Amino acid sequence: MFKFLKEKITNWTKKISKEKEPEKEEKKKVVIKQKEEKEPGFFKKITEKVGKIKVSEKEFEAYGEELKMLLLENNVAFEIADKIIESLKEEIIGKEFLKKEIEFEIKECLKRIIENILVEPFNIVEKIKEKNSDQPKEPYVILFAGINGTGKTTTIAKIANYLKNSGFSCVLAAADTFRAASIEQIKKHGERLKMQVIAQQYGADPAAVGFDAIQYARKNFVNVVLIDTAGRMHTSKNLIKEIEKISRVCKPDLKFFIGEAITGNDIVEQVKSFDWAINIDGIILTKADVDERGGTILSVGHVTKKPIIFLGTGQEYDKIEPFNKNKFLKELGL
Ligand SMILES: Nc1nc2c(ncn2[C@@H]2O[C@H](COP(=O)(O)OP(=O)(O)OP(=O)(O)O)[C@@H](O)[C@H]2O)c(=O)[nH]1
Ligand SMILES: [Mg+2]
Repeated sequence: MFKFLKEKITNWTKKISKEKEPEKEEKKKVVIKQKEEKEPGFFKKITEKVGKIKVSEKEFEAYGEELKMLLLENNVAFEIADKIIESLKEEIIGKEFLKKEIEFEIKECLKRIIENILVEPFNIVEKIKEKNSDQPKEPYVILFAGINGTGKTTTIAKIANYLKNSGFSCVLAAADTFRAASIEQIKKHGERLKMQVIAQQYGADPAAVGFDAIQYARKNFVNVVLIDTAGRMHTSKNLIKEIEKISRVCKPDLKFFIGEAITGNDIVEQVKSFDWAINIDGIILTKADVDERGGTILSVGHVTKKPIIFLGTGQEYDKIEPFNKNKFLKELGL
């Protein structure tokens, strides 16, 4: 995962530190001077001087442009790439660095900047436990929304399995009543996971299906309701209105936006639309297993200030990982 961005960042920091090495001529001069003046401590003073370097604003312009290009090429949204460059500029221009440490220092700066850009994730198991203890008779309701084919239904099955392994009972709501075979698809997951699926006929009101599932959970003391919804383009006003209605009727405790890690810049517009319509609480990025770039992860949370909670890393039920900022930074080589 994220191989491209890691390679590019590593090469860039190496390059900036290499190009800032003092000229051979300058090194020679130091040796001559040291021979001329035998004063103790003088050589040390000189090496300390050439051992320290500064990056000027002019020099940074070129490096900054290059870094911006490589961020953009790797799916980082324009506004986020700009923010990274500006913050880096503030941190390194005019500051003295020890020559041998500049690569490390720049990496540390980048690490701090990216760490601040990523929103801290919350723990979903803790949230469910909290509600279960505050309102024992009420199920915890989670709504899944996103554009077509991003992996909503598969992610619901993975999360249902994850929650089952954490000791919770779950019911699935087949509230995608639009796409052909969607009800059969979620029923199959229900059979495999040995979980009840609440469904109506195709064309039924999805909000009513969600509501039925919540009623079922209340009657049967089920801990969690997971509501599947039809894929909808963020540009379709009617479909966005419909997801807003499902959310209003079902009053979910948690609303997830499901997007693909491989989407690129377009995901920024998608997540903004869904956030505007239903005020999402968190983001799940699927298909991270086939994402070599990693830039979507940087962009998607920052534009909404909502955290990424899980990464989907494959098609099987166990291929879901709680998102961890440090792990991501390590994968980028930072
Ligand atoms: N490689 C990989 N494939 C995934 C992942 N998550 C889902 N998929 C695949 O993506 C495809 C679409 O998944 P669905 O769960 O049907 O997507 P959806 O968003 O429910 O689709 P619609 O209901 O049609 O909008 C399937 O082939 C899944 O197996 C993932 O994390 N990694
Ligand atoms: Mg689906």
